[in-house]
Amino acid sequence: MTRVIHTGDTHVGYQQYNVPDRRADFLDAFRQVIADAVEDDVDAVVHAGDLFHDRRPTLTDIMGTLDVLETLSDAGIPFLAVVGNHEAKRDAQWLDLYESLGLATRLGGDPTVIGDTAFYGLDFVPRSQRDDLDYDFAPHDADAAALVTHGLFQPFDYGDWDAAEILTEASVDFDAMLLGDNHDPGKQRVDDAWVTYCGSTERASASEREDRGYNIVTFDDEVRITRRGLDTREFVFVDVELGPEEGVERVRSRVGQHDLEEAVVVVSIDGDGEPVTPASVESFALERGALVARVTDHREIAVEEGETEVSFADPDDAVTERVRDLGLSEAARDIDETIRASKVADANVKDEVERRVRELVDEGADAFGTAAEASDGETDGATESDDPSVDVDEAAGADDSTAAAETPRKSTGDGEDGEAQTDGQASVEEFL
Ligand SMILES: [Mn+2]
Repeated sequence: MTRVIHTGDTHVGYQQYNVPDRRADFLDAFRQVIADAVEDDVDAVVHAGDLFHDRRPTLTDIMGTLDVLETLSDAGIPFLAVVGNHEAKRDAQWLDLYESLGLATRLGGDPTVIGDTAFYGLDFVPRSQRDDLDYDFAPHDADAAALVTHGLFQPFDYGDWDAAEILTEASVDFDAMLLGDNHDPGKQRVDDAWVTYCGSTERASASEREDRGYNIVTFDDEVRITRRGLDTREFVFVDVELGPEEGVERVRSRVGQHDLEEAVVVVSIDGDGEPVTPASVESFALERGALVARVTDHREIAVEEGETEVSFADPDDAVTERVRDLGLSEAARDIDETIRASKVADANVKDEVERRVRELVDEGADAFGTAAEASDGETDGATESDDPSVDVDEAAGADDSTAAAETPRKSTGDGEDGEAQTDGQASVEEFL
């Protein structure tokens, strides 16, 4: 029997809402998972990608993660992992650094056998390169086998990569696919295998309302998957449907019914009623001890835009989507990220862009092909870039949450645009 913790989408380094406490929360969640692993004495911790939120984590993030991995290593528990879309770099990966220190194993096409189970890994692969995959894995003589990978898989919602196809085509018979990328946990039976997402360990978006946790997977005569919750930052979700005569007082009264101490308060206003200034509700929540408060008035969006396709509650997403639609080359997306990402202080953007362009020129012409050229050419590249799911998994360079630092802050202060503000202090340290 082999019993492992299956976790992923840790997103260490995500300074959500531009609040340092939130950055600490993501590392804390990882620390909790590892503490549980040690306490439980599991056979391994399997990480399905997106350990880091960004492919340029800060030294603090790298060292914090190192410290957690050392705890696990001291307990003699292996850490087996793959690379997710958020953290993927072109050549060497952060995971390789930890592997070189003896703190992690980067899973791949050769089996890593723990107890009587063989673990294999497949890093996140962009859509345009998936047709080239042959799912060829080296044989094993263990009792069971699992594939750890990162992406949005069918039969789960939003899947653009078919788990059934991998299970059929793979040269190894997998008993389970342990997945990351979709932050919603879930498990489904596909042919004779279990296919499961562990979910994120902190809420990386206000849409992640359910409690966070991870999977415990036992390989025995059969595969058993159970879940365990994590004690994460309190989020208070308040959905207010205003009647015709109602306004800010009603919203405040609803918000005031909750214990807001140290919580992230997410207020959503719908219905009719009078105009509500989000800032007035946000200050009300902050006065009652909230760590962060964000108000989205859906009535306002509907009136102003006449459509809700672009949510101004999350301008970063809107920017990411537009940038993707442009079908830019990898080089252009990279430079776009440099200009808009919160990592680079305004004063340093010019030098940083110059440095990146120099690097790209040194790397050769490949990086300058358009997204359409980069896709395999057999199919219409435009179809690819029109797919709404692409930005979810291929936006490593135009990261959904950190990329839009220079997005103008909406005067209404609604939604999550607070995180779009540049954290100038930190970024100067990071790049000098
Ligand atoms: Mn993720």
